[in-house]
Amino acid sequence: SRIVVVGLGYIGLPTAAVLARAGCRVTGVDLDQHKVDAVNDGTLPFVEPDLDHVLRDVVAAGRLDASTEVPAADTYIVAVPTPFLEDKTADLGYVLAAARSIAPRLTGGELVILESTSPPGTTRRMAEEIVAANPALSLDGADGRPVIHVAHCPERVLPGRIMTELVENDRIIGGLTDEASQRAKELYERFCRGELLLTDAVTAELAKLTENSFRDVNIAFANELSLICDRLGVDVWRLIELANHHPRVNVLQPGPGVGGHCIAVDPWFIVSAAPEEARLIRTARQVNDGKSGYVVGRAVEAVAGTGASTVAALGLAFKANIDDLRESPARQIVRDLAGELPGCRVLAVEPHVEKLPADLAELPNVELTDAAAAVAAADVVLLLVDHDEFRGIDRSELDGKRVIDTKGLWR
Ligand code: SAJ
Repeated sequence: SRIVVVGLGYIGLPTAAVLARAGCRVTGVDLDQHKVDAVNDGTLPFVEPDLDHVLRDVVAAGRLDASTEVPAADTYIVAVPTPFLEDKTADLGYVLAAARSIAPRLTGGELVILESTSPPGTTRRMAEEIVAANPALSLDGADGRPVIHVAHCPERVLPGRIMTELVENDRIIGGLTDEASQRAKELYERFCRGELLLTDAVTAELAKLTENSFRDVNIAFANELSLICDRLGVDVWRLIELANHHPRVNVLQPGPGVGGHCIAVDPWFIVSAAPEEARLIRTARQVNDGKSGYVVGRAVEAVAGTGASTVAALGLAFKANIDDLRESPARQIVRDLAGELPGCRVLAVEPHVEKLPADLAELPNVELTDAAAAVAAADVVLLLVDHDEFRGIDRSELDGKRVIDTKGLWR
């Protein structure tokens, strides 16, 4: 019996590797021939701790291979991107294309699982796309047509810890039918040591979105407090520390905004599904997005107030101690600041990358340098990411400079 994983990205490839390690015969499918070749060579097309040797072993053992074509199988797992569009709704194009590529291989009785983070109703939409593309099948056995089983099992792993969290985390399984849930549970039991929690597909879709929205709303609360504290002249970090001594209070940390591909995106899928009701969730998104513009404004003020000609911007990643610059508020702040202050030099520091991303490299007044040089040269120092490297900066180097510490690293 074979398992097909469609989409060999940050979720699909580790999932395929872990299933193969558990003894399953797995084929990974991706449109990108380079990725397919890399996997067949047993090499990793991206960085993720501990995945490289597992991949090498299962490919060498003949339990995992990759292809650009979907082969016949008993189980299909769809792990493709669900990016969001200009109007904040989800782009289901990759999910529906995956459904159409699987459909011709199905004869009835197969299990199809959607793992991609998706707006409510997507699992059913995907199932309908399959049945529309292969009308010999059905979702309910109508007219005696063979049934396919469809479920949503959202991934919840943290990049950098994927190989651990895939195995250890509890998992939500939401079938379109009870039988689909049961079949999916048997699959995840093969490698998942966490609890397997059964529900329906829409609840599973909403649960994943809820987890990330919960975090977004709570970060928005912290970011709003940081604005209130700036106005009132209070140290927000001390304030939160004090409030968190209450046994039932746990305020998160403010920052320059919220980045990444999940927390800054998923809440919009709830907002677009229920726009009138999702008032708090929408406002939280706006508060977090607005924080970056606020930081730019404060930096512009500091430059105007001091007549500065050089700003050091420490950090470009979307969070501490990673090299991922996508959807990063720090990167956006540097871009906007350089645009608003064309006469000012912006010295960007990001110890985890070797060169500036293209959108910053094309700006004439932005350059990449190291922390010591940037701090020494700058009149205004803007701390944007709490990388461990920045903790050690000699505080006396900051004397006489205007410091804007968005993460409270140097307080
Ligand atoms: N952030 C703050 N203040 C905080 C915590 C985080 O400003 O107190 C910011 C970070 O700097 C970053 C952003 O939030 O810009 C998101 O970082 P994160 O570490 O909270 O989360 P992600 O995006 O790396 O991963 C999240 C995780 N979800 C939850 O913790 C609820 C992960 O488990 C999910 O699997 C992942 O989203 C996903 O793929 O959905």
